[in-house]
Amino acid sequence: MNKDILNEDTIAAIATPPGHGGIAIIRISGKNSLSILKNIFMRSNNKSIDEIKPYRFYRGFVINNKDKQAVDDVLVVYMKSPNSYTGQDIVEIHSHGGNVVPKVVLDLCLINGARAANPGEYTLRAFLNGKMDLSQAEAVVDVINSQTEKALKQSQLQLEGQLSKKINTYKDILLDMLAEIEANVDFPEEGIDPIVKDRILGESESLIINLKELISTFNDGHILKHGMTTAIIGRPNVGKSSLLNCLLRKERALVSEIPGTTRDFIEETIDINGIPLKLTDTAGIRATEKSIEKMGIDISIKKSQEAEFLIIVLDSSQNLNKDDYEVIKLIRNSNHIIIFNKNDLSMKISADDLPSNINKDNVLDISAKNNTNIEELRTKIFNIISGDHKANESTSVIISELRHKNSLEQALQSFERFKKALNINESPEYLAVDLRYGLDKFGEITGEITTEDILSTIFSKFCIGK
Ligand SMILES: Nc1nc2c(ncn2[C@@H]2O[C@H](COP(=O)(O)OP(=O)(O)O)[C@@H](O)[C@H]2O)c(=O)[nH]1
Ligand SMILES: [Mg+2]
Repeated sequence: MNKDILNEDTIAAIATPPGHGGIAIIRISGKNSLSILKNIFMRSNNKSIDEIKPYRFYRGFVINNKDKQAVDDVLVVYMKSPNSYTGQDIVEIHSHGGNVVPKVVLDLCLINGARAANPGEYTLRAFLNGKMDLSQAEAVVDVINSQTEKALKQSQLQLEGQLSKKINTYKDILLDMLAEIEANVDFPEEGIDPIVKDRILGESESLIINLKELISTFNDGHILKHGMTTAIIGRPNVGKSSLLNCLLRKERALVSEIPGTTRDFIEETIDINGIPLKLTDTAGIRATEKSIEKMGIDISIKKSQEAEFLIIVLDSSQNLNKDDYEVIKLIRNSNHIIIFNKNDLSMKISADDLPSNINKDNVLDISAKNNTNIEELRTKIFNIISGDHKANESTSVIISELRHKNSLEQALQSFERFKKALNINESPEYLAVDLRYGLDKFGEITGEITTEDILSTIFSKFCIGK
């Protein structure tokens, strides 16, 4: 991988989201940043542009160099290499927002020699120039995309470098072990000193325990980042759409007394004590001959099978019928809660009416119409989905990236192989292979070992301008 080629061009992009907004920021990075600015910017008091100092805001006008007309009244700031986000010279132009001004300013940057930046290219440069390691760069996109404050905190820990720190500690231990083993490579017939062997065995054991613990945080991390897919299911008219609206605290789904109103599905994310729940309101499930309704029901069943959590809604003012039992059958092994809705009417059913295999602790009666017991519902959902994971303090490092999990698992396997081989006194040369492999796997997480393919997969997930 040729870092210089990736760093060569001066790039420019609008770093703020499109659409109407107070201001927009156009960001230029690379060795020509300042000269491009000089071509298109005139200070408001006619002072010389050559006196621009880094890290200070200057007011002036972006000038179209063709017709010399002012495009916009702007503030600009110059950040000098290497003390910038990318490690290169950066210029930011703060213009008015909207659909036109930022584009015209960007066009002028491009006409004057910049190239349009690719998604994540600024952060890629920050990584290539040693401003952050790969796991930190990956966290940048998580910070931007986080759906709850708790998820944000986790991403910030990774951005600060907490995961890298942990990995680097493991690397140091590994390097020590490797040095001990390699010291014996030239004297294989003597074997490793028994005291040293015991110490290395102990170290590899605790490394294995630590890695297992870190790998086990992946599920929590994954849910925190991507949310838990949740389907609200039940027969028609039990109040599924009303419940979605209650949880969202807004009128999102159509509620009607006509059964079969929800035909498509509706997806919204809510925050349950920091865990994003991706709710899907589905069409009511019942035996029907109507083909359009059937299509909706098929989607409901599919959604319920894909969901990591199920909210089953029953109408407690009516006796359970065969459609309800069909819905309850969809529970299988998934995490779930059963809602007895319409508790404002006289209740005709109790938990005892549910099939015996259903956990009666996961039942709650509410009124979606009157907003009764909705806070209790949130708490109960949280307790069910967080289960025994509640121990995970928000200050401890967890992993959420499949790429990291895969590398850690491969490292773990290599240490387990190493431990076995050491126990049966394999040759030092042989032992060193597994340790080096583990070291490489750690290097993949922090980015010392990487390829252009890996980088492009990671950075293509970014937005343009970051
Ligand atoms: N009395 C009462 N009616 C409700 C309650 N929740 C929903 N409804 C009514 O039940 C009907 C069906 O509601 P809807 O949310 O569309 O049900 P869905 O078909 O399951 O999505 C509507 O007339 C709602 O006003 C409730 O808690 N109590
Ligand atoms: Mg509905």
